[in-house]
Amino acid sequence: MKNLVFATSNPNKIKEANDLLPTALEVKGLKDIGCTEEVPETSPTIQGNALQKARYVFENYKVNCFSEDTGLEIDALDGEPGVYTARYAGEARDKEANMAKAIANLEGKSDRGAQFRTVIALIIDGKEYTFEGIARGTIAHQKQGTEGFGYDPIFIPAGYKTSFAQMTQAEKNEISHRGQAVRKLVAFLDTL
Ligand code: ITT
Repeated sequence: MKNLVFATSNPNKIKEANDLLPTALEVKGLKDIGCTEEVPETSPTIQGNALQKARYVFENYKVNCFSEDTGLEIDALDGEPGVYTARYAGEARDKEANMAKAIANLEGKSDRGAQFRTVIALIIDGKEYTFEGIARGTIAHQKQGTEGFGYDPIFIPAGYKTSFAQMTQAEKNEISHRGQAVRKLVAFLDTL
């Protein structure tokens, strides 16, 4: 297995995954295969969305591929924003507005527990596999740090005092939802 398409249009995801994937594996993004349209993401679950993206690319571009979907699940908000993580504060997918909404919705609540959940869906020759990674933590009262992307400045992983946005990429990868899911993917690819 030398070629695999990472079915994502998010360059941050490619950057993080590339640090963990074997260099022998040539990972291409959607742009590299000429896929510039928006890939549908309409499932009510994170796993469903991951599979939907991978199936779309496998069926339309006839390439072995993997995709991932990630959601932030906040305990006191019954798992919100979950599948709506990217669009929590609206279609503009604005990370500042998203973080502000999460903080505002937690105002006055003592339970700030949350988790990031990533599901990677892999399709090889039509066979489907999924790999999950979960990072537990808490939602900060205000943004901290400038590294990473998305909700990183307000997510403090369990056992740490700093947010994901105050860590290097390597430190985040070591404990993150995506790091865990990608390591499971790599272990599986090793067995092929
Ligand atoms: P795809 O092309 O792969 O779908 P996307 O950016 O649309 O890329 P998602 O649908 O998975 O990704 O949206 C996930 C949301 O969660 C989005 O708002 C991200 O900024 C955020 N997110 C994902 N991974 C994150 C991480 O490691 N740290 C912080 N925020 C993250």
